[in-house]
Amino acid sequence: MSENALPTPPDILRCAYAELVVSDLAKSRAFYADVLNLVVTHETEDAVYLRSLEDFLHHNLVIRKGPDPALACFAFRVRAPGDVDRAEAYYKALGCRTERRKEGFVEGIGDAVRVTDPFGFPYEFFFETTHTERYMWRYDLQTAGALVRFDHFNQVTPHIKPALKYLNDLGFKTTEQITDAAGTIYGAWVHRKPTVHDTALTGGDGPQLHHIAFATHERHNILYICDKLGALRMSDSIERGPGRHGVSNAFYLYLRDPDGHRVEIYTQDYYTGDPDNPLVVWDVHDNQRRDWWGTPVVPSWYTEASRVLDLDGKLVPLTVRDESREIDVTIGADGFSYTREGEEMPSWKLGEYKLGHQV
Ligand code: XXG
Ligand code: FE2
Repeated sequence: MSENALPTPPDILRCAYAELVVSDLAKSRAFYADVLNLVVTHETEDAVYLRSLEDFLHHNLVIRKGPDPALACFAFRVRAPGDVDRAEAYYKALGCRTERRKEGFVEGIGDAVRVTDPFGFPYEFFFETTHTERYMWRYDLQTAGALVRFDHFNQVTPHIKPALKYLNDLGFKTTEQITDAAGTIYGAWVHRKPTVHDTALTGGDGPQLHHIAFATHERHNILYICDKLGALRMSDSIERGPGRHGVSNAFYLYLRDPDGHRVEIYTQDYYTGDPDNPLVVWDVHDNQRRDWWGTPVVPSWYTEASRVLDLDGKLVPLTVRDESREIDVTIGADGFSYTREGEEMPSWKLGEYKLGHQV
């Protein structure tokens, strides 16, 4: 190890679970277990542990009752037990606060380290977990809206460039980015498992949780979830979509849970596992970058997010983004967005964008 060099980072396999603090456990349980049909692995008086139908990990989501609805942790699974030691040494070398618990922080997870990372996000690294039954073949339990895998996290930070360098150093590879001609980065997607991402950075006041995402097998599963929410008179929990992303090419839907935590339902992005997987760069003015059909992004999607907690369970203070904000450069009244490069957006379409910007 040369002077100033960091120790070897942990070998991260994938994003594994998120722990969310919720204000009303019964309401949140109803949303995740009864409406979205996640499987309940375990529950206590103050927490419910849920998983997607194909996973064998103990859980992909912990909802815990608490005073401040917020993200308590983004947890990553590492390749081997020794990678938990590597993670601890790595974050210590970065000067971050770390906490190691051989018995784990939550049910179903063994030896783990939690850290507050250099950008204020609560990360956990673990290998040991209690295996559960995969419900892959349990078609008797699956519904038309089956959430089959945990797909990704999305983090809001004002400092995308240095945060992206930190994630790349940690071993994440960038698949896609949204930038402008001046070099400002508005969004970046990075992976360990061979999909478009395990986590992504969204430019804004942070640190905040933008969303967590579960995957379905196909597009029709997402449409069924929309129909079901309509039938339950819960259409107000649909925030954005359904639609087709430009970035990632996935089909998507964004929901807000009873506390406003954002959950994406996502399907059919692409394979990214080759070492020379090409980086995709989108112009922030490309009107199809976030929705391939050009549907305007609702302002709340850019402006609202959930706070995150430190290792003591206290809210991490927010830092305001001082670089230009995507909501202002693309749906502010600038007229610079385009559908075909070199051509202006039709005036009727631009009107829709101005109307959408009521913040
Ligand atoms: O998972 C995602 C997202 O980060 O949620 C958003 C993939 C693509 C997009 S975007 O809105 O940029 O198309
Ligand atoms: Fe996403």
